This record gives sequence, C-alpha cells and structure tokens, in this order.
Amino acid sequence: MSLRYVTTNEGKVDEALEYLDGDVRQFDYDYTEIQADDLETVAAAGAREAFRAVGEPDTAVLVDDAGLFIEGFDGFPGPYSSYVEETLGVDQVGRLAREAGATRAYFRCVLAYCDGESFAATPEPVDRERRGQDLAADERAVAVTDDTVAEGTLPVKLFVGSVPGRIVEPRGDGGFGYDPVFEHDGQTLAEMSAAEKNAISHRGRALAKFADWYADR
Ligand code: ITT
Repeated sequence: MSLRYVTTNEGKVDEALEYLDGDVRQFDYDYTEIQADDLETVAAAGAREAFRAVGEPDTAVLVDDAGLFIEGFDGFPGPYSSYVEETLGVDQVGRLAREAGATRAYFRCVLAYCDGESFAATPEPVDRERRGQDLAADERAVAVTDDTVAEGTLPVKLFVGSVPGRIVEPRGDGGFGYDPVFEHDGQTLAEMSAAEKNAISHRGRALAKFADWYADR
C-alpha cells in the first residue's frame, strides 16, 4: 500500500515527509473544502473525495486540514483560516487580535486517512493526555460515516494535534501561513527550523500519532 499526502501546500509536504518515510508522495489535489464548523468534517469529506480521485490501486490518502483558533474571537478564523489568509491576510489578523487584546490562540491539525477499508472505531490513542479529544474526534468520524451511508460509505480515520500559543507581531521567515504571528515558548513558528516546529506543532503531533498507527497497519 502506498500513501499519498493530499495537499496543494508545499510547506505541509516538507513537514509531513519528516515523519512519513517510505512510499509517500504528494497528491497535489484541491479537494472541496465543505463549509463546516469543525476541521474533522472538512477533512473527512476531503479524504473520501481524494480517495475516489486518486484512482490508483493499493493507494491510501491522507488529507491535512488545519487552522488557527483565536480564543478571544470564539475560535475565528478556525476552519476558515485559508479564506481569511487570502482575504484579510496574516498581518491584519494578527493586528486585529493584538488590538483587541485577544492574543491567546492555538493551532489545530486534523489528518484524515482513507484506504477504502474499515478499521476499529476507536483508535489506540498515542498521546494519552489528549485521549478525550481523540476519542471525540473519532466518534465524530463514525458519525460522519453514518451520515453518508446512502452515497456509499468510505471509512475515514482521524488523527488530531494542537499547539497553544499567542498572537504577536510578525517575526521570522521560516514556515508558512500564520507562522510569523504565532509564538510558542518564546519563539514564533517562523523562527523555528522545520524540525523544531515539527517537535511541538499541531501537525507534528497529529503526524506522530498517525505514523505510530500506520506502522502497524
Ligand atoms: P491544502 O488545503 O491544499 O492542504 P491549505 O494551505 O489551504 O492547503 P488548510 O486549509 O489546512 O491548507 O490551511 C488553512 C490555513 O491555515 C491556511 O491559510 C494555511 O496557510 C494555514 N496553516 C495551516 N497550517 C499551518 C501551519 O502549520 N502554520 C501556519 N499556518 C498554517
């Protein structure tokens, strides 16, 4: 079974390849980002669409849907982070948050895996501290599956990671997206090397869980 990492974003690919060696390649496919309040629903729908689109035998897909959640803004931009980056822009989002004193934020990443086969409904959580969140995410995946029985169900498995931080004036030129305005432990993600970012990031945490589970599959 080979694995295709579904994204149009080169920055994500660079980070993912650090965790996923072997037969992993980018699938540069722009799946439909359905309008939903949570990343799980968007990622699960994207994984089903990408699996149908990839059209290669013995090939699994992994979709990565991420977002920046500003706590004082009720989680905005969250699932709309991509649209907001393209319209308002990263600097303006950062400025609004700082002016409003709403600097507490977190990044979240949901990885959605689909290979056309089914799995046990509850994963063995890799990171036990986040067990509650993982189970909630997985239960939601099952719910999404049930909703789509009529159109032919494709099971999807979800892996979630998050990282807390605060919104600061832009610093650093590494990473991508909102990295320059997001500080964790005194450094913005854009000031970190790819390896440093992966060690603490939402994506790194989700990828570590996925890599552990995938190694046994
Ligand atoms: P794909 O959907 O093709 O994977 P995308 O960049 O649109 O590419 P998302 O929808 O997951 O990916 O990203 C939502 C937004 O959040 C987008 O503006 C990204 O730049 C930003 N983003 C995602 N991960 C990030 C990270 O690790 N650091 C900074 N910004 C990130």
